[in-house]
Amino acid sequence: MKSLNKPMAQLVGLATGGTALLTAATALAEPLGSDTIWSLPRDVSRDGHRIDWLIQVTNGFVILLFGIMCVWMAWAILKHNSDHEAEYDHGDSRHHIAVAMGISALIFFVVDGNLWFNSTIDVNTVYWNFELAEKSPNVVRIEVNAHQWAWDARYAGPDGKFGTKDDFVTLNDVRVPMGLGADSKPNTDDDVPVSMQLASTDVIHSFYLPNLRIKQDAVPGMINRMWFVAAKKGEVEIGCAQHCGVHHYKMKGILTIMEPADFQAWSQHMSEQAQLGYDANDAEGNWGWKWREI
Ligand SMILES: [Cu+2]
Repeated sequence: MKSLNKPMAQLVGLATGGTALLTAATALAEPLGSDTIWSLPRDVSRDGHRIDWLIQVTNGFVILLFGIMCVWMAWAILKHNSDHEAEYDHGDSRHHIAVAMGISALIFFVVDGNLWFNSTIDVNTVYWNFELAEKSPNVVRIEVNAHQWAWDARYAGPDGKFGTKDDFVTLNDVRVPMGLGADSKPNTDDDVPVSMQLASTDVIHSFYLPNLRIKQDAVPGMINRMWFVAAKKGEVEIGCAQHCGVHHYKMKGILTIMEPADFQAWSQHMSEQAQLGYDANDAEGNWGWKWREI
C-alpha cells in the first residue's frame, strides 16, 4: 500500500482529530430543558441572557482562533514540504518576540477584556446589586439551609418574619412566583424578585440553578445571598455545584416557577399546615435566622 507523504499524513491527522472532537461534543447528554443539543439549558430567568451573551461571544472568539490556527497550520504543512529548505532559529529575535507578545496581548485584551468588562457591569448592575431585590415591594424571601445531602428552604409566611410560628419549610422543593411584570420590561416596580439567603450546617455546598444562570455557595458560619427574577413557568433542576461528600449526587431539587396567584395559594396553605404542627421547643426544626439586612 502506498504510504501518504508527510504533509498529507499531517493533514489527515488534523482532520481525524477534528472529527473526534466534533463527535465527542455532539455525544453529550442533553441538558434538562435545553432547546437543542448545542444550547445551554433553557434560560427561564429575566437576566440570564447576560451570561449567555458572554458565553456565546467567547465561544465565537474561540472558534475564530481555532479556525485561524487550523488554516495557519495547514498553510505551514503545505509550504514547508520537501522542496523547502529547513530554517532553524530560537524565536528570540526582537521581531519574533514583538509578534508573539502582540498576538498574545491582542487575544488577552479582546477576549478576556470583553469578559472582564461586561461581567463587571453585570455583577454591579444586577447579580450583586442586592438592593434592587430588597427594595422591591414584591420581593419573595427564602432562606436555604444546605446539609449533607439536601436543601431545606424556609419561607417567612404571612407575617414576613423568619423564625416565627407561621414559617414553613420544604425539602428539595423550592417554589417561586413567575416574576415578570405585565410590561415584561426589567427593573420595573411590578417585577417580583426572589431574594435568597444561604447557609450550611456541615460542609460547603453550592446552590445551583442552571436554568436561571446563577449559583451561590452555602458555607458553614456564613450567610450568602443571591437573587433572580423568574421569567417562565415550569419546573427546573436545582443542583449542588460543590462536591460535598459521597452522596453529593443526591442533592438534586426542583425549582417550580408558578403563576403568582398559585404561589400565593400554595404559600398560604403551607403556612397553615406548618402552624398546626409548630413546636416552639424543636430547636433543630426552628433553624431559621433573622433576615440579614443589606
Ligand atoms: Cu452539596
